[in-house]
Amino acid sequence: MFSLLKSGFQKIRQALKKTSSLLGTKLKALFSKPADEATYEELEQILYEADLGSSFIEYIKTFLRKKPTTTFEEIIFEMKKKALEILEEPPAPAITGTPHVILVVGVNGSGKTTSIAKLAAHYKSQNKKVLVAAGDTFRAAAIDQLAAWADRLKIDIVKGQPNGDPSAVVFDALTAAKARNADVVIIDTAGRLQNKTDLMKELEKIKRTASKVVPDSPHETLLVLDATTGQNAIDQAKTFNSFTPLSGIILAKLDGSAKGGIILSIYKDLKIPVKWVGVGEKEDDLLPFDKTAYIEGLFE
Ligand SMILES: Nc1nc2c(ncn2[C@@H]2O[C@H](COP(=O)(O)OP(=O)(O)OP(=O)(O)O)[C@@H](O)[C@H]2O)c(=O)[nH]1
Ligand SMILES: [Mg+2]
Repeated sequence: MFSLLKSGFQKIRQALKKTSSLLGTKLKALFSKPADEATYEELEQILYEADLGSSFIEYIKTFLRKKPTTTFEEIIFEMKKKALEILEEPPAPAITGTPHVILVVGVNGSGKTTSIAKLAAHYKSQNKKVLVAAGDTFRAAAIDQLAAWADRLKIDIVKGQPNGDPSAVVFDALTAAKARNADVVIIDTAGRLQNKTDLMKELEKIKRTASKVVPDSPHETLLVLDATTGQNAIDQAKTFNSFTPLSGIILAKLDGSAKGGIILSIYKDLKIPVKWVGVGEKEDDLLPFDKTAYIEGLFE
């Protein structure tokens, strides 16, 4: 167990390498001399690049103005303290049911289908009976992609017709899940841009359908965000949240991003917790979000 935790910790640190080396190297250089006016601007720029969000940046700038002789170690200490404070606010309580239904949403290419495969692998490793629903009926290739994962992971899949109604797939999947005593159902959906209102409304229909078959479901609605996106991720989270209240976020592709600070911005602005982080393309490249590992990795 300890080695498992340790390896998760290392993987998060590894995934944050791009962000932390950007932060660490630049901040170290900046704080090698006492702060002057130029320092504040440069500090803002560095923190901005890491997508730490305006209120965090303002806080750190104010701190530095009060104490211009701040050393590199002191500023890192203060940043860790502030980050912990932001992430410490308690998220809303989780709900569940039988089967436990998870709806996965997000813009095109954010990493939904891959994250679903990783989640399915996670629940399967806990001896849960998992069923995935191919609710992305937009492209035949999307159905095939999920089917290939289901085959590889040896889990059940319920598919519909290409271009069919995704709500019909959800209805069939949840009905099958009940009949087969599945523990967890994970629903894939087509990528949709947050400004496409008709597609956003389709998510409401999917949810209504799910709750007809399994009351109170979906129990989780997870938004997949691409960690390389930057501040637009906040806009995505806001809009998706207004159509389908989100219970959490999966931050995919953290391994390829220097914008790992986005987690703080999202939590500060929207109070939506990051539940999982994706750190690669393989089925075990999904880690439960751990704030200590995250903060240590970010300000290493
Ligand atoms: N490096 C890395 N790549 C990832 C991660 N998650 C997903 N990807 C890759 O991102 C690409 C898109 O992933 P998909 O899972 O197909 O994304 P999607 O949101 O389902 O895409 P659409 O269905 O087209 O909207 C694929 O090449 C994945 O392998 C991650 O955590 N790290
Ligand atoms: Mg997909």
